[in-house]
Amino acid sequence: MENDTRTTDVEKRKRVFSGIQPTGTLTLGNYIGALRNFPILQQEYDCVYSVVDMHAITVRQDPAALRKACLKMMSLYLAVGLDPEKTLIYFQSHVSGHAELGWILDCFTYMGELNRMTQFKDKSAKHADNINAGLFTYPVLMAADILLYQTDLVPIGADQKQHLELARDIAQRFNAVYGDVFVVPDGFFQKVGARVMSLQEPTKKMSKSDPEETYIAMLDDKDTIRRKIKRAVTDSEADVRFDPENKPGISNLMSILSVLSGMSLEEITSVYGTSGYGRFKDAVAESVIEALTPIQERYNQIITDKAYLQKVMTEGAEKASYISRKTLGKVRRKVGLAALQL
Ligand code: ATP
Ligand code: LTN
Repeated sequence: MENDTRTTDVEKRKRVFSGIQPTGTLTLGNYIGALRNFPILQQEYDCVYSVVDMHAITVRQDPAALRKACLKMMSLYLAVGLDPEKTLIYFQSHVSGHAELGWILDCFTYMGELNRMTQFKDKSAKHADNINAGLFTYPVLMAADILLYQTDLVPIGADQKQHLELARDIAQRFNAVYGDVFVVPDGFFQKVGARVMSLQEPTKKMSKSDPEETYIAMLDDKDTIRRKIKRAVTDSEADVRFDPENKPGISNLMSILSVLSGMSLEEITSVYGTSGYGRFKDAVAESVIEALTPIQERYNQIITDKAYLQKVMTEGAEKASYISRKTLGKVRRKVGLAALQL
């Protein structure tokens, strides 16, 4: 394959790329929609997972808190079972190719396309005092992240579908002019749980930038998890049945239980259908606790091992830079930027 930039030992495996912003605490939505799939995919694919710190600064961040959040994010990657021997883990800002390719792709993206992005509209409303150009071109940097690594598959939550479509459009547009430079990526979505909803407003996605009681954080303790699920908004009926339109709260909790326990939605209805919301909510809470406790235990060990984190970070940056340089070199040649002969 002419445009393959992969190293020989993993030549035949398809590449997976995804990124998570190191902002706030990760939620159960991040876990179910994206992170949970990351270690599953590492068995079969050549995976690259980034802590997308440059995306995070589209919103004003406290510098010390951001540095800490990046290490926490990487520790969570490791705690869910990512193995740095098999999988590349690195910080986006350590590979300058993201910003470089981002700029080049800016020149292949239309204002009209970016104007249609719903995340931009939502974030502009939330941060009306700081609607910066980075927030506007955020999806182009995301496209650069993905295309830089010649990615085949991108595991993401449903809220990122529009951004992935844009990345595909940009890749196809570029390829139409210059030949097959980029692999055109596909999204990888959960069948159930691609959009975990807020516990308090179950018609909105669960988001870490909303108030505490609306989400479960991956690092919440057992009692907090039980309390938040007990207080989750449901409805005035009593039957546990999947009907997202009329019963968004119950349907959301059913999806969570289904993904985490492996039970189908039908099985959940047959077991909890008429037993009352209390018993059903207890089962949801226990499934969340069972999923998160081992991750939390590993996380608490990893986060204290600064030397190990440093090693993973440095090696990841080196490997990622190597892969990205190949794509970037080709892109530069294609668009006519002169090579520097040293
Ligand atoms: P914010 O909540 O501040 O808008 P975010 O959580 O959407 O941020 P990221 O941390 O970068 O942003 O998201 C990481 C991954 O988690 C993405 O793949 C995203 O699609 C997924 N994700 C986020 N929220 C949910 C959710 N409620 N349900 C399912 N997947 C989600
Ligand atoms: N835009 C995503 C985070 C993100 C990402 C990526 C996801 C940045 N770059 C590349 C997948 C692939 C978000 O807001 N959740």
